Amino acid sequence: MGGNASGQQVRDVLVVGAGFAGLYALHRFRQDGFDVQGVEAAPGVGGTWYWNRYPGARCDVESVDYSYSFDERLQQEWRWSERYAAQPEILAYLEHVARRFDLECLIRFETRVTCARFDEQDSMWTVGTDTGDTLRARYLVLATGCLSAVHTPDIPGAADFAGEVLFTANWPHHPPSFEGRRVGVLGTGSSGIQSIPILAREAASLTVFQRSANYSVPMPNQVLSDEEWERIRADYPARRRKSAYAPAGTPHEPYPKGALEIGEEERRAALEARWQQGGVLFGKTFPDQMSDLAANDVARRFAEEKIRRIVHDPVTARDLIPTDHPIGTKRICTDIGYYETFNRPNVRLVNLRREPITRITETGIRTGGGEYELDVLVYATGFDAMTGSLSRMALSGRDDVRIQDVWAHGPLTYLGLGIPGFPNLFNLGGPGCPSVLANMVLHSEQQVDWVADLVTWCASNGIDQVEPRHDAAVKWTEHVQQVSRRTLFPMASSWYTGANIEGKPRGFMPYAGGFGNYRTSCDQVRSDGYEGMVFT
Ligand code: N01
Repeated sequence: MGGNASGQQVRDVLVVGAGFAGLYALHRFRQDGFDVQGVEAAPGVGGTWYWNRYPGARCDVESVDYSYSFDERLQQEWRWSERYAAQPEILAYLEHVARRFDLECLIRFETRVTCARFDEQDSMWTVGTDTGDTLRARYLVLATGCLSAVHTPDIPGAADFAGEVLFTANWPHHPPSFEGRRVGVLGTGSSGIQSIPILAREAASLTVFQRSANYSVPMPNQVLSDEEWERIRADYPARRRKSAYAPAGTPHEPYPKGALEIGEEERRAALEARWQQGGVLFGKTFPDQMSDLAANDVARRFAEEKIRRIVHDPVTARDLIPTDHPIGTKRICTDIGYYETFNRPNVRLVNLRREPITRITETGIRTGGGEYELDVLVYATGFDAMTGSLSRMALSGRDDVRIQDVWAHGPLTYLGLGIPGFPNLFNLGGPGCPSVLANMVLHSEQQVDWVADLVTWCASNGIDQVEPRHDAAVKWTEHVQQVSRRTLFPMASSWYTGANIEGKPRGFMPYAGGFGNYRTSCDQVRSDGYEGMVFT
């Protein structure tokens, strides 16, 4: 740790965010001998798993994959209780990691970064926070999460509602009781779809306000027996090796043949097997499913049949079937009993395409079709994804250039990690990398390792500033766009494309070329002496 003329502490590295990526970054930089400081808005570690405590919150990636691989002893000693971990267990895991590696002492909690400015003269970032503190560091690592900037729609009359208002993305620590209450849920993405079955069991009545239907596949969750756990533990090294260069950072593989290369019977068997395997994996049953509309249609029709078979009322079933996107082009939701919930007598679905909301009133929601009286209104309305956590802070680089200006027409990055004009800054899990299309935990480790290697290299070579060349960032960003055009992803208006936020530039933001290919590109840049980066 150093100091400057004003007595301010100057760190080597400042890490913003204490979720999966931030915690590993703190560990890795300290291990490499850097003086590292963490800053976190929440009172505890966990990132998205700290805030998203809504009933039913659960990860759609298997717990054995959605966990750190960097330390074999950690991997062997932590015992996951379920195949798909629920939020409390994931949070407990992250708290365990923070304690085990003594990371909490490095973090300033309840401190939100409000601005960050690069000072060219001394090659330092000056960071302001909502506690009034100013921090200085040579390197700024943003581990602020791609789904952390909460989106609350601006609906007329919202402030008039006299009942209780809840947000899935900022759920109270003491869970409210819904017994005997009339509950409304606005939004049917993953958060809404996971919480709706549980709210329906407790509430007197549940009204689901759906603007766009989403595809959801049941999660075949199960308690992991000791026998199963021993098998997983023994297989961990092989599982991790397979995941490291796999398209989604997990060991699962699609069916060996394309959907259109096989007959109807074989297709249905493959789809049924994948449906039973459950969750987001269904979106990748066949290798051509996300690139060929006809192949996608095969899987889409299969999923729609399932919905019709589960939901008794044909009008409700029809309303629950998406009409505006190929399956998987919006993230497939993973549920436990979602469609079955609509067979309950206390649950009704309001199709906002047929009867749009006109306003929120003191007593509920008014639509073109009527008045819905509510005691509780739950917003499950998503996030300003991928860029929101950066654009909501006053972030300025060389010559005071603002991130909002550099990204005015969409995010420009090199490998997703570097932004031209923003020296010594690295953004983890944001636009331009596989991000949410991959297992975020292994992805975070891969990115942190790459950045830590680069910072170590700079330190040992007397480098003050490192940033991507503008042309390298343009080339990478064009590559990201080109790859997405080979897929069906751009056909959906989703948070992947910025379409859920008014005025946000449109474009498919994650790198859809696969985690393995992304890792290979990063490895290649490193072995080519950090080709594409400028050093001063
Ligand atoms: O958010 P979303 P989410 N009036 O953006 C609706 C991850 N995640 O928090 O589609 C009415 O998907 C909006 O409608 P529309 C996962 O990656 C993972 O649910 O814009 N409705 C939509 O239905 C996921 O994809 C897990 O027409 C309005 C909903 O709100 C991502 O987070 C669990 C509206 C928002 O859905 C985001 O999921 C949870 C308005 N004015 C989340 N504005 C797991 O691991 C918005 N909506 C399982």
